[in-house]
Amino acid sequence: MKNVIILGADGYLGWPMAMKFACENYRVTVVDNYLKRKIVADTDSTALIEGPRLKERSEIFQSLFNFNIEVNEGDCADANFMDPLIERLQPDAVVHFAEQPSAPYSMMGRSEATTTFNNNLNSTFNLIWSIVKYSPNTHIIKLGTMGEYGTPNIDIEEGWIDIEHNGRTQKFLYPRQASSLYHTTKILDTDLLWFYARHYNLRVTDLMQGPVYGIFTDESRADDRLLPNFHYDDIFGTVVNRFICQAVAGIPLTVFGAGGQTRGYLNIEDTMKCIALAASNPPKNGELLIYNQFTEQFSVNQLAMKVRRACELLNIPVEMQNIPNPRVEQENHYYNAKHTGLSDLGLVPKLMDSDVICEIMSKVVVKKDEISRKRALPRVQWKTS
Ligand code: USQ
Repeated sequence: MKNVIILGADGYLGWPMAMKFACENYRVTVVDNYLKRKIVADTDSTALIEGPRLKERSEIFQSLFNFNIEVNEGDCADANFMDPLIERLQPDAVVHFAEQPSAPYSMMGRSEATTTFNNNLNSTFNLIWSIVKYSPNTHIIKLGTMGEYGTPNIDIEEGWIDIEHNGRTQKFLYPRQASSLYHTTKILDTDLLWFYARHYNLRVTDLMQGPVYGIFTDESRADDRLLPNFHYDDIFGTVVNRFICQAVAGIPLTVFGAGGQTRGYLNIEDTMKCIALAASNPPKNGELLIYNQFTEQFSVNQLAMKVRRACELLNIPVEMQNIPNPRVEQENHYYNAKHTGLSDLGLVPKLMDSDVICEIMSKVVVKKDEISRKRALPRVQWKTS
């Protein structure tokens, strides 16, 4: 039986991933210190759908599916917590979601930036050292982000680029230039992981993931208490989930600036498939594999139109509004990112169509009255001056 640890399992993606691995017959151990729940409370960013804490969820899951998930509460940046865990479990793989995932939160001010920086870098660094010392063959599967690349005026390659300079060539990590501190911590993680893969022979997969949307996975369809924590607020809500909730609540869709910002998106179910594929295809010792983890690219304007079209089918009128962009980012730019690696491993994507949007909406609509306009509108400005 393969043995996997999920770090950051209370988050949007961690819990569904834990259930998926358990149903695929992995021995699953989950870890969280509930930092995100604290930030949610500090920033008044209540989730629209909030599951119970991990112990309770694990009991519900066991009662329905008859698989055990071991729960550990602790800080991944704490060596006294991580070392014994890794030494005891000798995992085949560790999936590392244990990072503060909000770009807006990371741009609120010094204190929030410090929390993001310390949590994200120290959790990765500490995990690396626990693996180096106690389980050097463990496969680290790290959630990176497409935002590491930014929006360069050239094609985005899958992690690496061959550079020819003065008649000689060398393969390098693809140049990265993020537009938030959160995304920058992910760049720094990649550099750390590449250094330790090169020099300490670690096995690492870094998944450059685009914004994820959706609620349902095979397991969460069984019981509402197994649904992932789902946000529509400006801090933790990703744009598609936000637009769906805004549409349901009659709030004009908040297109930031010109709306030409283009990103690669994927359904939450495809995130599960991608990570499972990464786990079944580990790198060799000393190797850093990088995949661009998204299935289709859209501009913000295109997304807003897609949500509006889906709503028309349900007779829900939707307005779109171009509001001043709270972020500093390019609003009209070239974007062509390669993403063949996961397809080559067998990924068959679930693409965003009206049926997919309407299914998410069916769950949101029953909570319509809990959607707050104040939380839906952007509260964080990137520029401090
Ligand atoms: N946007 C709007 N209106 C909104 C919200 C967002 O126009 O109401 C725009 C943003 O300005 C941005 C794009 O939509 O251009 C995507 O924004 P997002 O909030 O969905 O995504 P982002 O902040 O970039 O971060 C999310 C996740 C993060 C992950 C990242 C992948 O929160 O954890 O790493 O997506 S990526 O964006 O590819 O870097």
